[in-house]
Amino acid sequence: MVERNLTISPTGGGVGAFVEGIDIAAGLDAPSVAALRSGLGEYGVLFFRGQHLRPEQHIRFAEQFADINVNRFFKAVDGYARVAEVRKEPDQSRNIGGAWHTDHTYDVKPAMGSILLAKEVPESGGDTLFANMYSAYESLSDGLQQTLAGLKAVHTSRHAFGAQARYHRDMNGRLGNPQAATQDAVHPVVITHPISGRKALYVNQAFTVRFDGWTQEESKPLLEMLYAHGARPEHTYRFSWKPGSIAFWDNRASWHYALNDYHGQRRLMHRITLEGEALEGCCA
Ligand SMILES: O=C(O)CCC(=O)C(=O)O
Ligand SMILES: [Fe+2]
Repeated sequence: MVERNLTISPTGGGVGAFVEGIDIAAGLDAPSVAALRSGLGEYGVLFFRGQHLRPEQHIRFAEQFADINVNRFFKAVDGYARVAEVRKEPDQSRNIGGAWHTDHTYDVKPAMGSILLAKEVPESGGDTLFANMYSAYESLSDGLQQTLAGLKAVHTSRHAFGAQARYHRDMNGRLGNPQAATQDAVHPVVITHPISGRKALYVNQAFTVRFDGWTQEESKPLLEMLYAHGARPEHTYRFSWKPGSIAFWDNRASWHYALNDYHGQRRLMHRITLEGEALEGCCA
C-alpha cells in the first residue's frame, strides 16, 4: 500500500517527531519505510497514535527496519518470544527504565532502537521523557567536543541486570536471566550516527561506567557533567501515552526515561527491540 499522506513533523520540543497519515497494521511500502528510517535518524524518536497492533503486526512492522533482538532480561508476551512485555502492576513500586538511559549500550553491537506500543496505560502519569544526543553534543564547547572526540567509554550491564542488581528485587520475576548480564563493551564517546551521519554523544548514566583508560573516580565528574547536560530541558520532549500510541526510538540518537508516577495502577507496553551495529567514532 502506498502511504501518500505520510508526514513527519518535529514535536517542537528538543527531540522527536510525530508521524501521521499512516496505518501500520495495513502494511507499509518501501518508500514509507525509507522515510521512517531517515526520520528516525534525523529526529531520534518517532511518535505514532492510534496504532492498535496485534503482536504479528508489530513484528511485521519491526522486521522492515532490522532483525529483531530477543531481549535476554524481559519476559515475553505469551506465545511471542520476540515481543517483550514492559509491565508494571499495581503492587509494584519500581518500573523498567525509570532513569535516564539508552538501551543495550553494554553490547558490542548495541540495539539500534525499540518500537514500544502502549496496551494499557494509567489514568494519568506514566509518561516517557526523551532527550536528543545530537543537540547534547552540538551544544558543548568546541574545546570539550574535541576532548570527547578522542575518548572511548566502557559500558556494562552487570550493575543493572546482574545477579546482585537491586533491579531484580521488585520485579516479581518479570526480569530474568541475571547470568546473562556479563557484557562489557567499549564505544566511542562521540559517534557518527549510522543513519544520519551526524555526531552524537554516546554515554549514558545507566550503563557507562568510565572512560577507557581512566579510573572510575577520574571519569565520574566529567560523566556526571555530561549526564546533567544531556538531560537539560531544551534537549528533551515528554510523551504522554494512550493505548495504541507508539514510540519508535533510536538508541544512538536519544536517551529515554520512563516516569514512575502512577503507583497503584497498571501500565503495560509491548516492546520489540531491533538489532544494531558496531558504532564508529566521529573524528578518526
Ligand atoms: O516504559 C517506557 O516508557 C520505557 C521503558 C524502557 O526504558 C524501555 O522499554 O527500554
Ligand atoms: Fe529503555
